[in-house]
Amino acid sequence: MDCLFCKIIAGDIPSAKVYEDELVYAFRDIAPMAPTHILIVPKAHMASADEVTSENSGYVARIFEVIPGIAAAEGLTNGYRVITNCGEDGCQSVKHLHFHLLGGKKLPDQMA
Ligand code: DGP
Repeated sequence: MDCLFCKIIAGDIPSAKVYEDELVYAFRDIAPMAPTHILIVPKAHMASADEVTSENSGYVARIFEVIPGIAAAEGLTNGYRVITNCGEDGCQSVKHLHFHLLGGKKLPDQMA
């Protein structure tokens, strides 16, 4: 499949890995928008949040289960933001579901 994040998960494209288990892969964003900017992705391909179903929602649950540990390891003791962009209006550029974990500074309170 011609998917950038599937290739990163497979190790065909290098990435700065932060965390991995059987369901989830996390790595540093190539263009960080905060001192900590990590992408957390399901190892199964799903294009976006719009493709989450009862069949694959375990991947999403696992992502949220591991976020507190990743945030703690990154020293995000004062909070952080988790974002997923979905589709054209959401400005999603990579069509493999991913959650941005942002922190390390006070983030802007305007979302749109
Ligand atoms: P989004 O706009 O929500 O689809 O975010 C995609 C993110 O993926 C964006 O913040 C930049 C990041 N990104 C794109 N290509 C690569 C890459 O090859 N490696 C890494 N580490 N991040 C990438």
